[in-house]
Amino acid sequence: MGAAFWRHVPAGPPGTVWIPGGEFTMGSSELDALATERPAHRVRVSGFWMDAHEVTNAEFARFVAATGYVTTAQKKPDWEEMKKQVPPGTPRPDDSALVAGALVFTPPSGPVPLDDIGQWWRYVPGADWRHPEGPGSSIDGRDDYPVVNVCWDDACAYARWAGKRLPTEAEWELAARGGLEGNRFAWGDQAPPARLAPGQHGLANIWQGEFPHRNTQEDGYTLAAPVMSYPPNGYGLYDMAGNVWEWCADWYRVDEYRRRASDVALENPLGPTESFDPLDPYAPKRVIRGGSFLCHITYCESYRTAARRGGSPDTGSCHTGFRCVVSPSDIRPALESKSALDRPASR
Ligand SMILES: [Ca+2]
Ligand SMILES: [Ca+2]
Repeated sequence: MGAAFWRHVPAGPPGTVWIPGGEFTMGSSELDALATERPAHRVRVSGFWMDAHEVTNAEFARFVAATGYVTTAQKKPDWEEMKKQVPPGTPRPDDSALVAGALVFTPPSGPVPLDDIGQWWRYVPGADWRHPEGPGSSIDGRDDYPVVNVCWDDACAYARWAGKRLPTEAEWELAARGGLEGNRFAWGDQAPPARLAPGQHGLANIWQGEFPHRNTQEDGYTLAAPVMSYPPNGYGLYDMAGNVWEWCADWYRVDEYRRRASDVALENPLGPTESFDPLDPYAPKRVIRGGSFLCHITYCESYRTAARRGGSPDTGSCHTGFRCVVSPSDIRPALESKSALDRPASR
């Protein structure tokens, strides 16, 4: 992108940074890439503004105060909706099980098999964005922590209210790479140190110690950290690796990149028209990116730039939040007098 264009890019909405568009390599074909991240392929994305940090409790509280919005985790689950996402013939749970809540990380007391997430995840009645760990917990003193226990629908509702939208998965990954090419992590290729020396600052809020039962907390936090507690990437974006997972707009298909592979760069891909995950065929999923405070090198290492996963769009969890983006075209009427944005960027 030409330097002249940079000088004329107007400031975006408060709290956002401009992510210059361009062509980049999305996904990974490296040896450690998971099947869902393969193959690496070329994608071209137009420029946009992105929230510099994950949406915070204080920001979400302003949305709720202005609109009276009630999140999905605060409502009694609807069996008619739930039964579409479970194998046919699944019996209706007892009414006592159909209660409002969210998924909360509950560490076991000792080592457990890593192939059973039920060992550390629990559906906690009463867990919602105001009660991140369930009844008895609160967001008092956590204004600048990322909002959690918000599902994809809640994130979209917030984004609409804010005059923004959720990023596409391609926008998210371009932004996470911070202007670098082929980088494994938001800051470059250097893996986060397994141990931090006293006084050494962590690169991201991830899991340290032994997952999921022992967290040595060397990066300062066992669970979520206040946003912007770790260094930003090259675009000035914070926590694009770790802290909380972030909802993207796209449906999640495990084979999406294999369907895409082509010699021609894809232009602003919007993702598939429906989700596909053979391990969980009945539950539709939206993409989440960036990993969380629970990610560890021995488990999923999802703080890598190419890492991707799917989440049920109606389910909140204590390690998933979001941030928003906005395109010049989304707010063009307000910018009509600033014609710089009408000129295509040179590449
Ligand atoms: Ca941590
Ligand atoms: Ca994050």
